[in-house]
Amino acid sequence: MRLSDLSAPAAAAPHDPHFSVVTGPAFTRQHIADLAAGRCAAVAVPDVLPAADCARILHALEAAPFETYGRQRVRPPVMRFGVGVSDHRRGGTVADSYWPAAEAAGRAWQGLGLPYDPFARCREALGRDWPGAVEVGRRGGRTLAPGVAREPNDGFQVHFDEAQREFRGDLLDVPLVAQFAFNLYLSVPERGGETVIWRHRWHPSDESRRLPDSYGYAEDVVGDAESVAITPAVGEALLLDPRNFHAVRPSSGSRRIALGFSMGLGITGDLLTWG
Ligand SMILES: O=C(O)CCC(=O)C(=O)O
Ligand SMILES: [Fe+2]
Repeated sequence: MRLSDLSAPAAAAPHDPHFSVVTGPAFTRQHIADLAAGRCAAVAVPDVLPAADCARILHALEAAPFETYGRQRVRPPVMRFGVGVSDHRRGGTVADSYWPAAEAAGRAWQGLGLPYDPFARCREALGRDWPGAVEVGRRGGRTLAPGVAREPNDGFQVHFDEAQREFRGDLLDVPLVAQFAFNLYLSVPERGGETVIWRHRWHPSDESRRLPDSYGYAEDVVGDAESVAITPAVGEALLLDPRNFHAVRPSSGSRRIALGFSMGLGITGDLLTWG
């Protein structure tokens, strides 16, 4: 028996009732409003795409030329197909290079020859009960990219995503009052690959824990904040508030491939997405 076993059991750390993963058969306006308001940690909806559709998209993606996110900023490397605005952020704004990259990505997705637009299917699922529109956001009148397929087999470092901090002014033509990250898992690993979300939002002192030149932070940046871990399942969609620090654990076995995009709640009441 170890000495620690002799002491009284530690009191369970107090749990915030507003920090749980909510699961339901479909996205409801209540789920999305609760997530925006900080009344849950994430919303998980199984079978947003049937397994046959996931297999079909995966099969098409097998031949697709995946690229890596900027290798300096994103280590370990993450593969992606499609364009993300994070790779075109220069001095708090969207570099001109984003637009031709977004057009090329649109053509590349069309070139897969799928009978439907997978990102449109995802937006449809999000919009089934939402009173406003769910559409791809615009900047300066130009429509952004709808999303990416991402493959973080070696994980994502602990990080947060928040357009309001990453960009000067408004990223989209419509100002945002809340932000979400959407992922729909097409292929999941046998081991690892959990998405972990901590009840911790960025604090200026966190910058001392930032990994050099990286998007990520040392794991202890979250201190003793409570966390939830979600093991992805094929066809399942996970919506989270990416202002909460989050990470993806390294995985092994099959590839971990998800359709992903950012989404904001605009002051108009519409949900606006971007890649
Ligand atoms: O792949 C995931 O589960 C989460 C990835 C992520 O960091 C995000 O969607 O912001
Ligand atoms: Fe993220």
